[in-house]
Amino acid sequence: MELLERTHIGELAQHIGQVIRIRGRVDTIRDQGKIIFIMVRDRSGIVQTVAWFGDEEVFKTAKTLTAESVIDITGEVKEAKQVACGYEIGIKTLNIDSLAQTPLPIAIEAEHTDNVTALDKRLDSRWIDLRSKKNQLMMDVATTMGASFRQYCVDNGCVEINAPRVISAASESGANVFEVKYFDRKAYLAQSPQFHKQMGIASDLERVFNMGPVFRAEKSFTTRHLTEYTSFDVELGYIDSFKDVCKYEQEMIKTMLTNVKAKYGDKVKEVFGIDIKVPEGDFPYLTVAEAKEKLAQAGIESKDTGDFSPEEERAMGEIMEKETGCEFVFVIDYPHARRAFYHMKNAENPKLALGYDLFWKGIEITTGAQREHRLEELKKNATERGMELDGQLKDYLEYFEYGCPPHGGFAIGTERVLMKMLGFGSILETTYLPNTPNRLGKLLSKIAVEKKK
Ligand code: AMO
Repeated sequence: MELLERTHIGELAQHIGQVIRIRGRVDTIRDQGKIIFIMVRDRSGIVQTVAWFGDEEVFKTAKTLTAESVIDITGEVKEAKQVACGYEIGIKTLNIDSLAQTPLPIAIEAEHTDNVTALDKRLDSRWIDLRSKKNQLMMDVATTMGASFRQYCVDNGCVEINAPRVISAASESGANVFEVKYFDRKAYLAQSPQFHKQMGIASDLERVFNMGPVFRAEKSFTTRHLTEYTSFDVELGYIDSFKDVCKYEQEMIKTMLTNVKAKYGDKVKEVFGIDIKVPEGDFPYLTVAEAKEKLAQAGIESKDTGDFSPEEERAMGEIMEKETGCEFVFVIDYPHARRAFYHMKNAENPKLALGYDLFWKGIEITTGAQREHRLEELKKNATERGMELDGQLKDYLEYFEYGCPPHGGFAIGTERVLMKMLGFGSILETTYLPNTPNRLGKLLSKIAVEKKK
């Protein structure tokens, strides 16, 4: 018999009265003796299917089914007002593509998201965890987010680059870099495509973007840190000020939110209970000094004049949203000494950097800056930090030796953006398969135990 083409469950309305084929997963089974109801789901929806004892072959197979098994069904579609999904399929043939073992290691729709043990357990069985309605939608939203960022850059004159991930020199602070063996010498996993996106400017690509994994060897056990995350990086040539970079990013984010809202706004509201807000007008600016003053007025103590603790970030987000109505804020005028050496200094006050952090709902989602493109100044900045000019930096400094346009750029931590957009409590939940100091796919302690056995 010739196989029918697969019909997606979401398209059943167009097939009433027809015999069709669906392929998907057993959601739940209700065995009522002479009749078995099998709810089947695929990416597009869920439908009730029915096996009847009169059809011996189908009925026998149906009796062996377990929840989460993968099946292939043909049958006739009927309207069925009595069931929530609105349709029912009377099964004519039933094939099991893959039988699921029981019990499952986790419950698929787990509620205990803020319980660390529960989260660890879920992540250990991530491929099952991702089957939940929430996570399926999260993956859809992530896809639209990435596609929107990309498309915005393509529409605004950027060229896509794929900066190398294994590199010979660390671009951010030297401390949190993973070393790897590269034949008989040392290499590093890129903490950022920073140097190579700037190379794009020296290569006359004028505007570049890069989306890909970056690595941070940081033992941070927080809800916002990963050891590997996906960075969306942009670098823009011929800017006049770092505020040109801020404007670019602001519009890129608004476009992304507009697209996500148009495509998934209703579903996000239904599944996450969140209204995706597209900000109107410009995001406000706030200097570090102003921010510290506001925090002091709110009674929040600060131990550091050049950066913010997570508690300060949260409070600053709340204060600014109350004052301006905007969930986003560009924080500027950081002390240069606390920023990367490649940030340009403010000519009027060289203690300050010409850069920013963008905060959304109380968390940093971006760092950006105008870069120092003047070779001598750049060398001075590096020397001030005790960096050796003819060591690891040599290749980078060469980009500025043969003419390099003024430029600036930024990097967005995409998992953090997704976390804030959908209201997740931890970045681990918005990462496909998170790597952290104690997790490489699975919890490291678990891997060690299994090895010992
Ligand atoms: P920075 O180091 O601030 O800047 O990183 C940019 C953004 O990346 C995200 N981020 C992280 N996300 C998850 N886990 C981590 N461990 C982590 N560390 C950072 C944050 C952060 O704002 N080269 C510069 C950017 C530039 O100037 O263009 C850089 O990498 O959202």
